[in-house]
Amino acid sequence: MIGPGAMGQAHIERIHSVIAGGRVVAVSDVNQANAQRVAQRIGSTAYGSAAELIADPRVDAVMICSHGPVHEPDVLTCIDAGKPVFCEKPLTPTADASLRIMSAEQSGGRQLVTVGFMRRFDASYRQMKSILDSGELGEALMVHCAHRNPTVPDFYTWDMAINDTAIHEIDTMRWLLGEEFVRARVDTPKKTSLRFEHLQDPLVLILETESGVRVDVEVFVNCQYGYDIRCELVAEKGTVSLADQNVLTRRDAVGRSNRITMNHNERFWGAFVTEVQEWISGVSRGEHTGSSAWDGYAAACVCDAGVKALTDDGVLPVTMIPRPAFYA
Ligand code: ISE
Repeated sequence: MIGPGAMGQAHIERIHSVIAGGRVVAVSDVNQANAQRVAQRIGSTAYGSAAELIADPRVDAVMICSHGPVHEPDVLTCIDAGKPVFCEKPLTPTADASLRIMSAEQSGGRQLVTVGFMRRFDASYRQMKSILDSGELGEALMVHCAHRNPTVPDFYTWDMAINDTAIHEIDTMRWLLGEEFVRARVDTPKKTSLRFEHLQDPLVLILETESGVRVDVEVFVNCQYGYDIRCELVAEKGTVSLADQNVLTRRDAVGRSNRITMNHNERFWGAFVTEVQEWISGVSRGEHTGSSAWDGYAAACVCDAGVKALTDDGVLPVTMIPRPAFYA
């Protein structure tokens, strides 16, 4: 594992407790003290560089959990070494960098890159997709999404509302609807006073697919009360909504309530477990699983338009190359 920060350590915990077939044998981090600490705790090797880690013959596959802007060189080194790589989202912060990864992967002739878009593995989103795919409700027309975080850290920059937060809905909706987005715009409602000055919070990202399905995503990252993910798919003959996040409902003298989760690890624990389990099982069978480098690229293209729409008025086109046959 490269970059075992909070996300990486949560993956390590899952791999070493509930997931079968994998073990973290080596870690590396730009923060070497962190690499040493994590390695000591889990009894693995700490490397001074990602390149040394990737070259270790005991390493069958690599997880990259560092920050988006530093993913590209490590993903390229994994491709060069012919090792499957699971890279946390975003694959790269710009579409150009993802294009370079796709071209290296295609030259190698084998899909090695999986992007960590975990919502595709969430049981409720999967049910929503199978209902839509069954055709019983007719065609999808609109999807209303909300992505709320209680707060965000001070390093969260204004563009991250799109390329770090809404990117989850961008990927999940591409997968759910099975089409690409072609247009984006952003609405900027009244700002909450409980935000860092540099943020537009909340905002609404409005996207349109090739066939005209309209997806709106409320991003509200200082909502204070919880990690709240909502999604309602509106089709021709009915709607499908994610239920409240916990199956347990409490009733007492005050009324009826569901406990609210406070972060993504809690809310999507099951999705993360399935995602990493499927990846590890796929690696041992020599098969690619999960989102591809193409999905990372396509999400980056939509993010580019969304980030631009934060500063430019009006509807902006999403531009992307045609999907290469390699990623069909
Ligand atoms: C964070 O990086 C995530 O991936 C979370 O799921 C998201 O809710 C949060 O806004 C992001 O910053």
